[in-house]
Amino acid sequence: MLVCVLGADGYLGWPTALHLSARGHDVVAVDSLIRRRWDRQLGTPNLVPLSSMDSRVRRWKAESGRTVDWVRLDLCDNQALRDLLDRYPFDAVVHFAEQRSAPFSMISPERAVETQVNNVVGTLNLLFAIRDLAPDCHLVKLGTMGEYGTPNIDIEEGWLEVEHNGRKDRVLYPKLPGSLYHLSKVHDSHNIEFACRVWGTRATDLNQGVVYGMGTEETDLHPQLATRFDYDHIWGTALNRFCVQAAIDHPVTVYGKGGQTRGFLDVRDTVRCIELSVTNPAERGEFRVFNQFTEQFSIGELAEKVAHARAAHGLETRIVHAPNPRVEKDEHYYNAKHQHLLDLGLQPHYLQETLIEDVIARVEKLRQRVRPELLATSSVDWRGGSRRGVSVTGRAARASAGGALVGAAGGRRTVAAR
Ligand code: NAD
Ligand code: USQ
Repeated sequence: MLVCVLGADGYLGWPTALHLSARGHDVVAVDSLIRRRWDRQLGTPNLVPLSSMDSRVRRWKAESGRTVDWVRLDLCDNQALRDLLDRYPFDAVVHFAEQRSAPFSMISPERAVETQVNNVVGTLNLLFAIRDLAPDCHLVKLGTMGEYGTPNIDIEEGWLEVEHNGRKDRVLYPKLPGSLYHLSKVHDSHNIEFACRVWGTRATDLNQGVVYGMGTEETDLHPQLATRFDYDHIWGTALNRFCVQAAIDHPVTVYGKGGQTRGFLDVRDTVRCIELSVTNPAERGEFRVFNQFTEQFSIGELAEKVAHARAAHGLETRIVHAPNPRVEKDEHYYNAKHQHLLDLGLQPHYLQETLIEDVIARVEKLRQRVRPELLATSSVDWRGGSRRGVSVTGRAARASAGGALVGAAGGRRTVAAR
């Protein structure tokens, strides 16, 4: 198949591009490189040294003999996107290309607007381009489990059968997202469902859980093929962050009681889920929703797993319960269905202590690159935005990048003081 991967410079987009290429699909890798700019603005350098996209695709050709076309393009540039879809007769477009950090979206009005404009406008442009130029092309869109929030009933896969006043219907599952980023994904889902219903678009919305892990078979082939690995308080996600904290003997920062429960999956399963979605397309007019995760854990359980993995090597791990900067339930019911991808043949990599040990071992080799101040509890508070030092806009961010964050109370002191 000819597959476009949007957001191909990212943590998940790059391994997906390689995974699809390795399995014989022709891949066009697209990205605006905005994420590299956001990292410079916020002073959140990546743990892993990242090659340029040009070097990555050259290295992939050398390792595999396969070509990945690389195109720099912003989805918010409508004409450039339309030119792309005009040029390549894609069978599928996999859309990862969004601002994906919840804390980033809660820093300030500017960052909230930037998030929602980037995500909603980019996806709308794509929906129109598919309608006009590639109506048979299958859109595989990355949504998030966080669209549902934590309702007190079971979470279905996108749709809910309801009976009301004696009548029955199938409605979109109610959404209670926990940040303005997660809300942007809800807007996307509604726009995609509209396109399917009104224009006959074929789409799969993948409501993905939190991803962990440092790489895949393909990204592990050569250091120049490595994907990003975020550990800071803006982009770092729970288990990845906990492994870095443990690796450098920083306390593991559980927010609140730690009963927040989420769906999780290994990055090796993300790429497989995308492959399964691409090779088993939705029907014309179908808005198909898969919940893309393999196991659910509470944040407290994850912290304990990290501590347990280290204890096996005689190492102690300190877990702290910091006041939660987010507004979210930290004790709640959670039971989310995730059957559709298993039915298509997904064979999950369940979370093993060996994976945690492997990530910690890899991080230890990179420990010189870890900036401990970025491991402290997030300075972005849901109730009032950025409390200290995280820049509200690009320009201000450039002026303060590094300095302000370095100045923020870090490490053990932060946790103890708050
Ligand atoms: P990432 O930040 O590493 O990658 C996103 C990429 O998209 C970046 O390279 C960025 O430059 C690019 N991008 C953003 N806006 C763009 C635009 N307008 N035009 C072109 N490129 C643009 O993020 P990730 O962790 O790889 O996440 C990828 C997708 O998966 C996101 O949509 C995210 O919401 C979703 N997701 C991620 C996780 C996770 O745990 N990482 C979990 C669930 C869902
Ligand atoms: N958390 C801590 N300590 C930390 C960091 C996070 O306790 O140091 C808690 C948060 O309060 C939250 C949970 O861990 O309850 C998950 O937070 P996270 O930062 O790992 O994940 P989240 O903000 O939800 O976002 C990430 C990705 C996002 C994706 C989402 C999937 O950044 O792109 O959409 O995971 S999901 O959570 O299923 O919505």
